[in-house]
Amino acid sequence: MKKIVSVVLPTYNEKANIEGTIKKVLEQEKYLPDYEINIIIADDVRSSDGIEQIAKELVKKNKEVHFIKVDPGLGVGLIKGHQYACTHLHPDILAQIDADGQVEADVLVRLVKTIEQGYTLAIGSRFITGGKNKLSLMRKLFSYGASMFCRLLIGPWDIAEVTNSARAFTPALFQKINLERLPWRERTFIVQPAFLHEAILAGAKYKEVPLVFKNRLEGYSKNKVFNYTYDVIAYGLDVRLHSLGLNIPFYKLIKRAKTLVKFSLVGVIGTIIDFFFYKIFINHFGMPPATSKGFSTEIAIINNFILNNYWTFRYRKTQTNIWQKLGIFNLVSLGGLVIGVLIVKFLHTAYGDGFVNLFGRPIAYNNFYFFATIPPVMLWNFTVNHFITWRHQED
Ligand SMILES: Nc1nc2c(ncn2[C@@H]2O[C@H](COP(=O)(O)OP(=O)(O)OP(=O)(O)O)[C@@H](O)[C@H]2O)c(=O)[nH]1
Ligand SMILES: [Mg+2]
Repeated sequence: MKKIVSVVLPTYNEKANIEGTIKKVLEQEKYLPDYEINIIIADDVRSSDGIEQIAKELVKKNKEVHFIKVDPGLGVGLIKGHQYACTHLHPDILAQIDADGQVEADVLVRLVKTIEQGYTLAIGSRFITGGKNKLSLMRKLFSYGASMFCRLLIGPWDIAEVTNSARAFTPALFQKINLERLPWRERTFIVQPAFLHEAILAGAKYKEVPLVFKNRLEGYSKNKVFNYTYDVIAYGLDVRLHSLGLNIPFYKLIKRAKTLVKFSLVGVIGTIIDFFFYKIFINHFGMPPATSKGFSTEIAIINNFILNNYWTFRYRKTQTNIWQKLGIFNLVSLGGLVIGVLIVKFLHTAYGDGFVNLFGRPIAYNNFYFFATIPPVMLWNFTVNHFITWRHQED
């Protein structure tokens, strides 16, 4: 009797690629005479391009092909796909590759043969001898940079390819992975480097095999670069803190604080704009510091409203329309402006004009007055905007 290798193909709007990918995956059976290949298409519930009809036709035609609908997120597709395989197909090897035709399916043969040699985890790699990254130069640099970034932050350093899905492992290793800790329900691709980290903690014996990767055939990328980078940094710091013996749930905390982090970033951009105009009004228009602060802050308010509305709080459903929100935001910021002006006024009255020598350069007092306003004004702005301006209303 033949052994079974189950291959999970996570899909999200991959109508144009799914048929071709399945054909290429099933073709690999001829190079694996001891194996029967089973495929699980793990399709995201958000897919709306008609992939479901095509997939169901393929299921009717091939008894080796299975189709499941899964909650949003790449990690959910992969983990639910493997869980389905373990329960219904009892495979000897679990494997996974992208469904968009970017990965040459012959990697499956090398992955399976590596597990046969006694490894419990085989990793498809563009960055080892024999591996090829046939992307355009920019994408090539980006994928290499992303892998290096993840290796540095999360590790392990001895695996060159940590961000690609093409992998195979034993069901025994899969059962040992701590799914409580693995952030597989996130909607970013964090599951890829995080899975390796958890697999190694679970005792994986691993080896990389060459992988050829090219531009996707059809469709579009589902990778959200900002959110993915955010998750990698948060997860990487969590891993580092744990390795130092600090058992704080840093990743979970920083994920909850995402809105605050975005708001603070907008605040930093606004502060640069604010400071830029503050100095222009003082140095080129001869205005006193408090008046300059008033004008520069007004300019920053408009900038921050646009960024917060279309980025920080863009998922919030509010009962107010954009103009009402702009009005409330202005009032809140005006509160912040009053706090800022009062702080500058107080400090100016208390310490007057002057200079301090910092690193051999004279720095005007008014610079310090400006920066002293940031923490209290930020606290005020975030609290009131979070609870009032962009208050989320459930349906
Ligand atoms: N079920 C599910 N599958 C997903 C999700 N996001 C991506 N995928 C699938 O995972 C695979 C990799 O996603 P891609 O969008 O190709 O990501 P990428 O390879 O980094 O980007 P490109 O190089 O532009 O293709 C593809 O088969 C996608 O259809 C998701 O949220 N849910
Ligand atoms: Mg792709």
